Amino acid sequence: MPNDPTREVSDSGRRTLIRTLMGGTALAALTATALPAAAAAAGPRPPADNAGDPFAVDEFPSSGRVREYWIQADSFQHNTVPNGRDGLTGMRFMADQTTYWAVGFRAYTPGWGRPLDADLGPQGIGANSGIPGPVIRAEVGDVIRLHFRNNDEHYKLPHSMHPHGVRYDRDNDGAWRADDPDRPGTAVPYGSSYTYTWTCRRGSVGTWPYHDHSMPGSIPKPAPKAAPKSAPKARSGAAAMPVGAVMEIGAELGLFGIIAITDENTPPVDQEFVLFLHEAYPTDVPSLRKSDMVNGSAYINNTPTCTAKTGDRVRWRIAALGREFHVFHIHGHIWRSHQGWVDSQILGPSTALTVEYTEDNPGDWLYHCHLSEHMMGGMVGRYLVTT
Ligand SMILES: [Cu+2]
Repeated sequence: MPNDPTREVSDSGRRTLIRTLMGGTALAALTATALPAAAAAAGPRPPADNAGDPFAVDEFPSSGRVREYWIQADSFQHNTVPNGRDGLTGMRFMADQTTYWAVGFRAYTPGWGRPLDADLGPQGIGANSGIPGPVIRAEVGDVIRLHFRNNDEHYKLPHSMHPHGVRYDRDNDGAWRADDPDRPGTAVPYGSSYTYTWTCRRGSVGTWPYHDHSMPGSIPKPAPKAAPKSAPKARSGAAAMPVGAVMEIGAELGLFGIIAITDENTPPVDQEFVLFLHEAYPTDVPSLRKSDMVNGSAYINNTPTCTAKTGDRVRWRIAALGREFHVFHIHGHIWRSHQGWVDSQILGPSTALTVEYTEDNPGDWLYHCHLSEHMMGGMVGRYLVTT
């Protein structure tokens, strides 16, 4: 297989640390495999995005680099409205209405030694608080080698990691199926680990979600006062999936994040904001009210407050998962899209946006989903621009 990047990289076997942020900040778990001579001498790169020919195969112009990540699914108690208040309507919430057992992806030092520190810079992994998971960054031509461990101590559900936008084979898909239930990496049990290998082709440039795609599951509900007369039973042959199981329950609990792939044409920026739009339902997560969230939180001063100053080159990377569509809107700003200039853009489950502009409008602004029900549910945040 002349284009097998995994083989090419593993053959070299020499690793060097390419990115260590010192001085108490993140020790990045990114390592690179030294560039093999054969890879360095690879032929000319295909034109970016194969412009003009929709049937052109999207080639993998190997850089010889491996981006290595150590990521763990951790369970933790999480309050989606820590200040107890909706700053738009004045509604107040008790902590027990907005707190649940979440599961989120966190990045660790090699061997899952200790969690990496937050890095909110334009090249950083983000808050690394679990929701969303760390930003997985790579360049076109890179191999992402992702070591995943399931540490869901609370629910002990199987989990997986499934990427969008990058290239993988079925052993690195992370998608569980009842007709192929034992495929590696699709239902990693509590306490176990699995390593995924994904490659970044020309077409991988941009913003993509990743998420748990393991078997459907359910969260135990409080015991009913009286047992129903006829409890629902699993249909014959459906024994692998519990009754009432929710598709991608892990993602609803918080197991998702963003992949950011760049190339030589990706402009550098001063600020990069990474936002994930998602929901949780009391039918699936019994301890939680219906919640419309950004990065695991709801309502302004709970969701991320993004900051920039005039003159900054600003990039937003936004993705969504769940059952609903959203309209992402930033007050006081317009940006270029494939439709022309816009100030609102639609996105739905598994789609993403990359918004870029130069900041020129100082103020205390809002960003939010423009569906009124989602604004009421908390999918809104502040955007502070200073001079
Ligand atoms: Cu919405």
